[in-house]
Amino acid sequence: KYKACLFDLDGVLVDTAIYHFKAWRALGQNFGYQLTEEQNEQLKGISRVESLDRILNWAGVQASEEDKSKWLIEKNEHYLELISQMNPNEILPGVSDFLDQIKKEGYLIALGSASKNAEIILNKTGLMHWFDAIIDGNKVTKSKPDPEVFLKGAEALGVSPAECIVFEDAVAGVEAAKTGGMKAVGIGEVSVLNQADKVISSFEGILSKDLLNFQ
Ligand code: G16
Ligand code: MG
Repeated sequence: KYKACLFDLDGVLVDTAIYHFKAWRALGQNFGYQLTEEQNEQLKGISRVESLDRILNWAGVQASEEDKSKWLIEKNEHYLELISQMNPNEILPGVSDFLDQIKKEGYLIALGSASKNAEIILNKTGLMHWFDAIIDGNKVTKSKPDPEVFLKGAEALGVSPAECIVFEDAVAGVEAAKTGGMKAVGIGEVSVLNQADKVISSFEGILSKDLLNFQ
């Protein structure tokens, strides 16, 4: 019945939130603002442009379009520098084993990420070879909770949304999957990801035959 697994990147396969946090924090020095960890949490799954808008809003700063585009470049350059050091050790626990299992079982595998740097990260960490399709921030126009990123993933794999299972750590991502007519597995806490069909705390020790047995 289910033919494809669609994975979010940050917070599901790897933890790049720490690098986004460092880069946004450093950027805040331009307008005297220090992002908190709690706020960084709210930027997960949110596009780069929208993240800056939220930060400026929290900081109470009105910026010109010129400043904003300058800051977006500055943040990304710093972020690229940070992720250039990423390696396979940064794949989250249990992920490689889970990808091996579903590959053997014949599932198609796609990425559904808001990041425009997704391919760099997949290459640096050695995750790339598992993927049959990659839909990232360069291929979508609407941010999660819009289902666009996952619908395009299903389309690229040649399957229907009802045949897809999405793996997400963000509330907006789970919402995107459900709106798109897909099953959603949340990675995190049940209390937060309560819209998901199932929630696991991590992939460690997870058997696909137990997890993917939806009714
Ligand atoms: C990720 C992160 C977000 C980030 C977004 C865009 O989303 O969770 O914090 O703002 O990508 O990243 P970039 O600046 O690299 O284009 P996801 O969908 O992989 O969780
Ligand atoms: Mg995520």
